[in-house]
Amino acid sequence: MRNGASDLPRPPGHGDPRPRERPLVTLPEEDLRWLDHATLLGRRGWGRVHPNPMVGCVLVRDGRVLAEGWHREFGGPHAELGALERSIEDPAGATAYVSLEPCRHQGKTPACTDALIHAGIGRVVYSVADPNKQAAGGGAALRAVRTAVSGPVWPASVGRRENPVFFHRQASGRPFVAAKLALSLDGRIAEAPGLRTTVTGPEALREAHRLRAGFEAVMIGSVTARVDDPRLTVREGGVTPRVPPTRIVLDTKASLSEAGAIFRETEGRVIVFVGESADRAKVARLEKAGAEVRQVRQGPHGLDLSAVLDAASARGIHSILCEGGGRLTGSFLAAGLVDRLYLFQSPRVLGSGGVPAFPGPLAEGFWTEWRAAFDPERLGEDVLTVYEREG
Ligand code: AOF
Ligand code: ZN
Repeated sequence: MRNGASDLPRPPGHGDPRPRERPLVTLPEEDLRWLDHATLLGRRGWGRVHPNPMVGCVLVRDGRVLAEGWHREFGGPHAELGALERSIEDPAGATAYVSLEPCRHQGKTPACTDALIHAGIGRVVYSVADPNKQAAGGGAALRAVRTAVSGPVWPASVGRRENPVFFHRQASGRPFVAAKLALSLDGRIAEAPGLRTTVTGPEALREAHRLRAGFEAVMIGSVTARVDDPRLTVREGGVTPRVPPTRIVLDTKASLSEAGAIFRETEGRVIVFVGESADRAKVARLEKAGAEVRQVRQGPHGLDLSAVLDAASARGIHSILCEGGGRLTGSFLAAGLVDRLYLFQSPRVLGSGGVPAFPGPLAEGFWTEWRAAFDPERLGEDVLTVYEREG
C-alpha cells in the first residue's frame, strides 16, 4: 500500500511522503497513511501536469480502497474526478483522501467540491490548503453542506515541498529555478577544465532525464554547451514529458557553434540568451540554425540573470532546471535565484586538477539556510539529495 507508484513516473528525489512537520489536526495514524497514499498517487503525474500540481486521491471505506485517482494530464480531470469515476462501488458515505484541498471553481474541469458532494462522499480528508485563490475554499464549501472535513492536515510547507513550482507560482512572477549538480567526493564537477566528464553512474543519468521531464525549460551556459555538447532532451527515465522542455543556453557573446548537438535535435525549442553587445552576424547564424535569440541586459559578469528570468517568464516559462556549468550555477546561487538544488553525489574522486563545483564566492553563511527536503535516495553508487532553502 505504501508505494503503489513505484513502477510509474515519479519525481526524482521525492522520498518518504510522510512530512516531518507536525499535523495541524490530531488524526489517527490510519488517516495519515491514506494521505501518504494519495500523495504517492499524485506523484505519477510527474512530467505531465506541470505547472499545475501533482494531486492524488484515494476513496476508502472500512479500510478498503474503492478507487485511486490522480491528476494525469494538465487540463484534464482532477484527481478526485478520476477516483470517483473509477470507484468499484457506489462511493456514497465513503472517505476521500486528497493531497490538495478539493477545488471549488469551475476551471478547465468542473469543480471537484461539487462532484464530491454530488457523489455523497461522507468525509473528506485533505493534505494542504490550495494556495490558488481562484480554486481555494473547497474545505469550507464542503463543511457548509455538512460533509465531515479534516483539513488542511499539513501546513503549507508540506505542499510547497511536494509541488514547489505550483506553490511558487502563486506567490511570484519569476520562474522557479532548480539547479542540478553532479558532484564527486572531492567536490568537483569535471576532471579538468574543458573535459567532458561522467561523474555519476547510469542510474543517476536516468534520474537526471526524468528530472528534466518535470520542468518547462532546461538551461546551461555556453561553456557547458561547448564542452559537453548536450542535446538537453528527455531520452531516458521512463517518462515522456507532455511538452518537451525548452532548451535554453546563456551565451553572452553568441559564440555557440551551430554544429552543436542541441541544433541537430529538434525536440524542444531552443532559446539562446545573448548580451546587448553580441555580434549581429553570429546572432543571425544561430537564428538560421533554428534558435530563438533574445538579447538581454548585461551586468559586470555576463548576462543579468534577473533579466534572463524575466525574459523567460515573458516566453511563458514557469520553471527552469539549470544544469551548469559550475560558473553559471554559482552565479544563480550567489544571486539568490536558486529555489531548489538536486545534488547527485558520486563516490568517485576527480583529483586536484578537477573543476570545483562552486568556483565563485558565496556569501558567508550561504549554505546554512539550506536543508534536505526529503531523505537522500540511493541511485546505484550515487546518492541524490534534494535541498531547499528554509523559510
Ligand atoms: C489540478 N489537479 O487534481 C487538482 C487541482 O485549470 P484547472 O481547471 O485544471 O484547475 C487547476 C486548479 O485546480 C489548480 O490550480 C489547483 O488550484 C486546483 N486543484 N488542480 O491541476 C488536481 N485537484
Ligand atoms: Zn479539482
